[in-house]
Amino acid sequence: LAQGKLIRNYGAAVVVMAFDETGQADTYDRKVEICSRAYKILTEQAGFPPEDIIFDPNVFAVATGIEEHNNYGVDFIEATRTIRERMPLVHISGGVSNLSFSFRGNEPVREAMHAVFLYHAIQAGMDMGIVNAGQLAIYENIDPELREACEDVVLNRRADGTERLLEVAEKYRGGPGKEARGQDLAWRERSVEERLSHALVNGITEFIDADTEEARLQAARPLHVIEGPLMAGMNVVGDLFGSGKMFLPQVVKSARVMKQAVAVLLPYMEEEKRLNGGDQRKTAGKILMATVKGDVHDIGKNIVGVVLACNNYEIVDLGVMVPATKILETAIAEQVDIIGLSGLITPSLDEMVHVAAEMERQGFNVPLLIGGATTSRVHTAVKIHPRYERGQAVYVTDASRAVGVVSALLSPDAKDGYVETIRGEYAKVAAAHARSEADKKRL
Ligand code: B12
Repeated sequence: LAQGKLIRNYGAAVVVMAFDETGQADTYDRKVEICSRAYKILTEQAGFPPEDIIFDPNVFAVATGIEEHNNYGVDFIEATRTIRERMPLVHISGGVSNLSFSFRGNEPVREAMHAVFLYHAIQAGMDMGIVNAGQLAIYENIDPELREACEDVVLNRRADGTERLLEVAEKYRGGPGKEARGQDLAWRERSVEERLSHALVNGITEFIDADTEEARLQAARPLHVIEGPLMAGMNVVGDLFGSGKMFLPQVVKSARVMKQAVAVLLPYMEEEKRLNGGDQRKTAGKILMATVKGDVHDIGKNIVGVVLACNNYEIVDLGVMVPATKILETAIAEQVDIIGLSGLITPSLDEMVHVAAEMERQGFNVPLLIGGATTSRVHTAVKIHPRYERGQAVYVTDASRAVGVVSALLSPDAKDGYVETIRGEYAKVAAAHARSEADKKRL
């Protein structure tokens, strides 16, 4: 309690390992009991907000040959589930490599065990962990035989799980880990689309320039490479990440690969613009682009910026995590013709509504483009559009559509008709949405 109070005085969060006077918690019951007790002391006596408490319910080695150890993985996962159910605001962490101590020296098996364990523990509520980020295998990519054997052990599904994993592990003994392995080049034999997807999922930059170039030569336009195979690859990354089979450090690597591929295409997109006589014409309009406050995703915004720039629009790019005040101050100072907001996480949706309402309040009337994976036509129609009636908010699904939308909005002849169509469409979307909400209430 004294330590808790001291930590609280410094305003820090606290990591609590599941220990008590009798030692380290190894079973489900002990883990839950100790964490519940610590929670009570910290929140009721030391004044801790629950979200500043991180429990480490102890990851222990499994498949050690000692029968009492076989359920350690399950004990951790189930204790995590219960702790998060009873104390939903706390965080759960653990030192993952402990799990596989009995396979020291067999890196492929250790990596597979860690990926399998994380996959299940994250679903149960684990949201932090001590891991070697460079050595995480992707759950989906683990050899199915090895994955099943690891899962049997981690989830303690069969009595002979350890023996079976030992047998399978023999095949991998002496094999290098992922970092050293790296050089299994069988994937290089596949189609260019599959190679791009493989490079994105595995964060491999080595061949990305050549593969992107090959895809560009096959495509009618460089943009089609982005919207086709590269987007398809990023969607695979998104699905794996969303289902807990890929982790943040790996997605950061994927983002790097994506950026490098886009950089390869950029000169060709500029060349396309030059051939279309883009350089001679004066700029078709000035567009401010920003990812909204709280959101760091910028790949999509950057692509839209590039595509619009290649179509002769001048882009003022404010980057990521941009607060509404900065967006609106810059829009005024730069006299932009359109503001484009990007957002990929759920909180960005509210932030976009906030920007729209501020635009209305401050008397803006320039069009407002809304884009990014979590945005939608329904959200724009129902939540954003009604907050900005002085101007027009328009949801745009992808970069290629952005050009058509922008040109319609900036054309003196087409604009009124286009805005009228959008308003009609949004009214219908909003009415349909209201009906389905009313139906839900009746149910
Ligand atoms: C790459 C990525 C990351 C990278 C971002 C790197 C970077 N520099 O951008 C990193 C690893 C940093 C990351 C972090 C996080 N991410 Co992330 N990430 C992704 C991922 C896998 C791909 C996004 C992407 O770049 N797609 C490719 C681009 C080209 O697509 P796009 O952005 O949709 O853009 C196209 C269109 O939407 C449109 N467009 C986009 N913007 C605009 C703007 C305008 C004006 C217009 C006209 C058009 C337009 O044009 C583009 C081209 O056609 C997605 C999954 C997915 N499938 O989207 C998750 C995803 C977006 N991330 C997610 C999450 C949860 C996070 C984190 C919170 C994770 C965490 N626990 O910390 C953090 C967020 C931190 C923060 N505060 O923002 C969730 C969001 C879920 C939600 N609804 O909230 C997703 C959906 C994954 C998932 N399924 O769970 N992430």
